[in-house]
Amino acid sequence: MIREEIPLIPKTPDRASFAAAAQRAGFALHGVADAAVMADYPIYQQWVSDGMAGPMGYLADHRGALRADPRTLMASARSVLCLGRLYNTDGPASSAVSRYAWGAEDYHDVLRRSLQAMVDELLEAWGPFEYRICVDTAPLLERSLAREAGLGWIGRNTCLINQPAGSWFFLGEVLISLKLTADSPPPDRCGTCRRCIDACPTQALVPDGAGGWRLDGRLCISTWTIEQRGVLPEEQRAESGGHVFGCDICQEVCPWNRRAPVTDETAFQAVNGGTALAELAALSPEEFRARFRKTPLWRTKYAGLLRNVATAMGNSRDPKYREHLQRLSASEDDAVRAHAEWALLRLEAER
Ligand code: B12
Ligand code: SF4
Ligand code: SF4
Repeated sequence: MIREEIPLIPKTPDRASFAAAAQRAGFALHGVADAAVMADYPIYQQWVSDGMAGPMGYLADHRGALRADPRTLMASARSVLCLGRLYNTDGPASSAVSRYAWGAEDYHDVLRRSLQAMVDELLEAWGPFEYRICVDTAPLLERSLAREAGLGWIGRNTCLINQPAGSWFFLGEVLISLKLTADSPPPDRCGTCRRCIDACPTQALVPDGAGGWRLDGRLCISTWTIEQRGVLPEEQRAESGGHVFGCDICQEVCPWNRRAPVTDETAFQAVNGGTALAELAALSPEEFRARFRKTPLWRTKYAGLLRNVATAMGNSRDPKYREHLQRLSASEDDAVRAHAEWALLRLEAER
């Protein structure tokens, strides 16, 4: 008997497999952008040259230019798969720690793992291809790519907003050496609203000179409490209010977040949302490590968190924090000591 040759049908990358794999991996939002010269790169360049990266040197140094084109990260890239992962939960909440850090696990790890699971499925479906997974830290203009991939529009608060998902979601990307049809950006739905601009306590959302808005990183509480090391200038301490880690105000007030869906991701369920200042101030370095090593809060390190706790205690003007602050004012760390002493003076002034 003669065996007939079965012709090898080339596997073509298809949107249906991508959509199914993205959903199975836990991504509520998915879309495709071309891996090409980034039309928004000049916006980024202008932002950096106007000094708005502030203390975030990694945005302004030689790595900045890599954002001009995703192919600088992977020469063979032809498409960028863009994914959004919800992190909104029902609480327990407080505004001291921002929402993205309430969970027990860092989103970088969760997203990487899920993106890898999605890629494994696509390798099965499409055959071999080159890829590179990126979450937050790679020199990519993530919001611009996600906008191009149809995931949302750039709000006046500078966040990527999706109708109906709001803006409480993380972004992740996979650069792939295959070509998929790209999506297109949805319309901007900010309309005449300017709630975020008016609500920002530090006026960090500033006009961009072309009718739009941008975030001045030097003025943002999120920068001060997460990115800026050491002793903060006194005005920044006072303006940080009760914020210990990040700030969500310009998203809290956004009407598109009013009915934002919640995530079912176990790793993002709120375990660190409502932690009291006194509890944070009392942590030993070992306890800090055990509790926050795997969470976004690890970024400030022990001293950075205590520094911010001291600031928030001072701004509360609540005498119940006096003892905690006295203890922190004996810290070996210059910033913790300086902030605690300043906070004690603030409590005294109140008395
Ligand atoms: C640096 C950084 C910060 C800085 C600066 C933020 C900023 N707005 O620039 C600080 C520390 C302040 C910060 C804070 C926060 N961050 Co942050 N951050 C980044 C990071 C690493 C780079 C952002 C960047 O390049 N900024 C420079 C400016 C110029 O770029 P951009 O804001 O992205 O703007 C681009 C587009 O919006 C577009 N664009 C801007 N205006 C316009 C106008 C028009 C008409 C068009 C067409 C395009 C357009 O062009 C710009 C250049 O590409 C990204 C991850 C990444 N690799 O991209 C995460 C990222 C933006 N951050 C994120 C998050 C979650 C936060 C916080 C919520 C955390 C918190 N609670 O504290 C806050 C939100 C504050 C806010 N309102 O933006 C998410 C945002 C998800 C989303 N839905 O938008 C990202 C994408 C991380 C991730 N992988 O999920 N962050
Ligand atoms: S995160 Fe807070 S400080 Fe920063 S722009 Fe938004 S409201 Fe202003
Ligand atoms: S608060 Fe209003 S202006 Fe700001 S991002 Fe939301 S819809 Fe846009």
